[in-house]
Amino acid sequence: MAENQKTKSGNQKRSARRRAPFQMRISTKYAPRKVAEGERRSCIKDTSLTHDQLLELYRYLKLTRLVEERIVNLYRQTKVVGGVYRSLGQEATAVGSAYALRPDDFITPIIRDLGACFVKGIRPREILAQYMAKAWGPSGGKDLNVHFGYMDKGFIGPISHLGDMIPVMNGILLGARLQKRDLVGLAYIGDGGASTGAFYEGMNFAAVQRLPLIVIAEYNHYAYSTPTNMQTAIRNLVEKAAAFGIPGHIVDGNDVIACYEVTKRAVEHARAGHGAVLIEAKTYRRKGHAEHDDQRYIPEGEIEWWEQHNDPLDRFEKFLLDHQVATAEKLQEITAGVVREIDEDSAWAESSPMPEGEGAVYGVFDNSIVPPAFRPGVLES
Ligand SMILES: Cc1ncc(C[n+]2csc(CCOP(=O)(O)OP(=O)(O)O)c2C)c(N)n1
Ligand SMILES: [Mg+2]
Repeated sequence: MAENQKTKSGNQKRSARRRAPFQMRISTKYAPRKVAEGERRSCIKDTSLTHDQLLELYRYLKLTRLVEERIVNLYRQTKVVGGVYRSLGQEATAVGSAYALRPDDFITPIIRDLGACFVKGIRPREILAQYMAKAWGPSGGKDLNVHFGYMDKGFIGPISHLGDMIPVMNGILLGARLQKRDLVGLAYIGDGGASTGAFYEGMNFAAVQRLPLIVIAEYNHYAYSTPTNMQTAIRNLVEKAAAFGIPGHIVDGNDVIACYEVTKRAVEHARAGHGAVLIEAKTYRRKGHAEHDDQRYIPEGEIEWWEQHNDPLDRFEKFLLDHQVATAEKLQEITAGVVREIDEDSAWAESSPMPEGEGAVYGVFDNSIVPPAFRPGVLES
């Protein structure tokens, strides 16, 4: 035996057995397909979802779109405090992926994943009260949109710093490992967020520790006004998986069934102890970064193209009708139920009082450890 072979460490031997350097494990099975001229896009047919589950997905998609429309409505009436962030055109990514989780799994969404919050059991009234900074909202008016969390529902609200929720999710998964719970964590990141240092450190740590982390990178073509090709030199975000030695998938982010199926496979991989997975969802942000953004930087006709040819709700409706999962009347009935729920919930949220001023100092830190800090004299006045 040659001297250099004799001195190879156990680690080197293991990695040599595992695979050749730079081999990419990227699946395009669920990637967007080209369609023939004049053909309308639908969704993939190959699915394990039952008819009832497909209709439940439809309800979540509709709920997401219509809750966001209601928030815009309230915003125009100046009832919303702060910005309004839409997921118009990318609802299928959040809904389909979150639907592949168990109730005790964790998610950490970003601003365009409202649909995933609903799948996780968050109610429209909570989101509406939160946007209006009302006392009955989950953060009691302290923060906005999806910036809140429920540990018992497996919902870690994001902070604004892009990328930072990936290391946070790693912490959750390490904790779960110590508790011998076979949880999976699903973190969402934008194309812009996938260029942060926190993203790289978090992904690398999860890969080395073989944590059951799934990251969905949403390629929606823009970060604020910056097109993706102006802030990363790679064509597909999933290529970054090679840097961490983990498998990757490209999925058609506007096909809710494909998003479910690809995440289901990633969940099986992660829960079986095989480690982290990166999924890139190809989608498109049809609204500006937030409602105040007039999208002047978008090339003419681009938004209209996506609206007419690649809307996730239109595509899923076509699928449901073509495959006789539902009639048009059934879909209308589901939509009417969603509208009723939103009407009730927005009346509830609007009827909430605004928070009391002194409430601002409670619940920021754990008050069983850190007492609320008042400036001298505040309580006496
Ligand atoms: C570390 C960090 N840098 C910058 C920002 C400001 N910022 C907030 S959202 C955003 C754009 C995010 O784009 P992307 O990650 O593509 O997500 P998208 O808005 O497209 O869903 C930026 C730059 C931030 N919140 N955190
Ligand atoms: Mg983006």
